[in-house]
Amino acid sequence: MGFYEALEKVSAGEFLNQEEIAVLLSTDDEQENRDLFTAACKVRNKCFSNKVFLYGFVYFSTYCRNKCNFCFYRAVNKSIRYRKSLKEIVDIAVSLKKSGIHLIDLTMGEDPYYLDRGKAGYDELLNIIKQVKKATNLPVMISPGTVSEKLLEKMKDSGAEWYACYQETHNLNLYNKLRPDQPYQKRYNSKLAAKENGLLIEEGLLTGLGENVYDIAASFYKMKELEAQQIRVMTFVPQKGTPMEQFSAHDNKMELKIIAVMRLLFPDRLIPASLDVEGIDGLKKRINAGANVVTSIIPPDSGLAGVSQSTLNIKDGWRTVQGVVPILQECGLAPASVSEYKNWLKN
Ligand code: SAM
Ligand code: MD0
Repeated sequence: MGFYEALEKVSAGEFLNQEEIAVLLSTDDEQENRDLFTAACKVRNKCFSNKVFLYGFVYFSTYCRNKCNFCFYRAVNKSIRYRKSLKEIVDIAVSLKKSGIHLIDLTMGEDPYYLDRGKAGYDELLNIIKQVKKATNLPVMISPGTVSEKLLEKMKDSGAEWYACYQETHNLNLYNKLRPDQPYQKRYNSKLAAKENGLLIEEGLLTGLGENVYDIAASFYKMKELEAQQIRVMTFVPQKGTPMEQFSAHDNKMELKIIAVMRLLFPDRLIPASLDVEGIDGLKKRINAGANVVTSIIPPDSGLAGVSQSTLNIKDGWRTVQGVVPILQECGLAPASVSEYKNWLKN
C-alpha cells in the first residue's frame, strides 16, 4: 500500500496493519510529511476542538537505584541529586496551580529513601500525594518507576488519578540494553496492575535508539492492547557521563512522525508535546504534528530539574504557562480550563 492510501485509510478511522504503519513512518518526502501532520491536526481538532492541556512537572527526587543506560540520573552517574521536602513539593504544586496548569506530575527516580524503607518510606510517599491533592485539588499523575500492585493501590487511595511508566520500546532485546536488571515483564505488569486498580495509564516510547519502524508499529499495537489513555514519544537525548553519551542521537523528524501517526491511530487519546527534549523551541512542531498536551512545565525558581534536558529553559522561565500560551495561540489553539480537563478524565 502507498503512503496516501494508508493515510486515507487511517484518516477514515481504520486501524492500520504494521506494514501500513511502516509506510507512514518511513516517508522522507516533505509534502507527504506536511500532509501527515495536517491530517493528524485535523483529527485532534475534531476530538479536542482548539483546547490543549498543560502538565506541571515536579521531579521531587532525582535519586535512583537503577542503571538505565540512557538516563542522566542512573544510580552511578554524577548528576544533579536532590530530594525536595514535603513543604517544598506542596509549595511548588500550589505555584504551578496558580500559573494555570491542569495536572501535577509527581515524578521520582526509583529512590531507595521512599521505596526501600518499607512502610516508613511508603507513608512519606503517600503523604506527598495526599498533601499535593489537598492543597491543589488538581488531578495528580505519579511517575515513580516500577512499583508493587499494593503500592499502586495505595497511591490511588491517596488521590492519584494517573500512573505513568514508559516501556521505552517493546523490542525485548533493545529494552534489555536500555534498562538492565529491570525485567521487561515486571515493568509492563505494573501498568496492567495500575489499570486493574482504576488508575489511568500513560505508556511511552523513546526514539533514536536504534529501533526500526516495525518496532514502532509493534509498540502501537501494545498501546492499543493496554488501552493507555495517554501515549507519548520522546527523542533520546544523549547524557554526559552515561554509557550512551556518544550514541548519535537523531533529529526530531521521527518523533514528529510518531506523534502524527499515534494521533491518527488513537484520535481521542492524550498525546504530549514534551518541553524536555528541545525546550520551548521544539513546542510548535510537536503541537503541529498532532499533540494536545504540553508536559514538563517547571517553575523557574523551584530548583527542580528536567529529565532529558535537566536545565534547558528552566531558569529563563520559558518552561512556564506564560512561555507556552503564545505558541499555542500561534498554532490557533488555547489552554483548556481545569474543569474541561477534569471532564475529559471522567469520560
Ligand atoms: N524513574 C521513573 C521511571 O523510570 O519510570 C520515572 C522517571 S523517568 C526518568 C521518565 C522518562 O524519561 C523515562 O521513562 C524516559 O522515557 C525519559 N528519559 C529519561 N532519560 C531520557 C533521555 N536521555 N532522553 C530522552 N528521554 C529520556
Ligand atoms: C516530560 N520530563 O513530560 C517529563 C517526564 C514523567 N511522567 C514525564 C518524562 O517530558
